[in-house]
Amino acid sequence: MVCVVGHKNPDTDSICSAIVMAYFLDATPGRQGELNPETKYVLEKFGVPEPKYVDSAKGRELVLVDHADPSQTFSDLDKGELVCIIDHHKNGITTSKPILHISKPLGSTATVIAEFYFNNGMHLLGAKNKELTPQMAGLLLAAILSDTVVFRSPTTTEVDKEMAEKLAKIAGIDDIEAFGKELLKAKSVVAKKPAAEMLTTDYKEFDMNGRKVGIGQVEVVDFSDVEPKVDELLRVMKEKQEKEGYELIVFAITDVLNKGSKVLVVGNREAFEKAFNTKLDEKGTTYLEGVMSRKKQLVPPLEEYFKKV
Ligand SMILES: [Mn+2]
Repeated sequence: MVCVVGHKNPDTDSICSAIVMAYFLDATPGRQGELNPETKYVLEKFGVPEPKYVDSAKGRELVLVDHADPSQTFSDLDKGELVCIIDHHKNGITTSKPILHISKPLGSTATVIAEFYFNNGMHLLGAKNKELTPQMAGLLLAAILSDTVVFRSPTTTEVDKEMAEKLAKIAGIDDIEAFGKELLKAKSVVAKKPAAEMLTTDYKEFDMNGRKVGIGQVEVVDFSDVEPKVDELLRVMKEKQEKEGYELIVFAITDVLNKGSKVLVVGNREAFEKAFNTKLDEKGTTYLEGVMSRKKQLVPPLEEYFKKV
């Protein structure tokens, strides 16, 4: 049986894209970690069960969605059989055999899937001839809204908006913006959680030229929820950095309405300052105007920097 699975510390795009692709492939959806509150809210809303937890690639045929980075997936990936990747990130996985790899610079993996569906191209992904049900359309819509922060992130494309409109019609959702606000509200629950949980809820690890870098993010509608926790967050980050051998850990508290991030940095602070041409305060924090996307705005300058040192 083929297993369709998104990245570790799954977000709504990873989970919903896995469920929908599993539906089309007659496969089993999986998850590599606990669901965040937003994703739980979405699955409940559309009455879809949580995918099963999968901790190993061994003996499995795998379709990976929403990631193509070895540090964000099974450590024993080579023990499974990777058949396909559907994604919207840059590729970091090498395979010994050719595989089907679809990656498009769109706002979410769900957008990539929706685009194939509406262009009658699902068979190109090896999928069965099936209709998108209102339930499945709702999951894809939620994933697009989540990844693009309701079209506010600079990763948003026209295709994301176009697909969201089409999906909303099938899902029976009249007001996309209002549905998006529901998601933001469910997501912002994370900001009220203890620092350690907040740090790891939406957290990705990267290998940057041999250096282990972690980047976490929380999206808030109101900074004041998180402000009192900054010191505790920095302490938890420092602990994690030392214990797990990170060169650098960055945590972005993203204000989705004012479009900017307060960034907390531990470890090689000089690397961060040089990469972003900024100064951190004594604590190791700064505000980056206009920065909302980890993939587009936080990862590239750091990778660029570590390439040179
Ligand atoms: Mn995604």
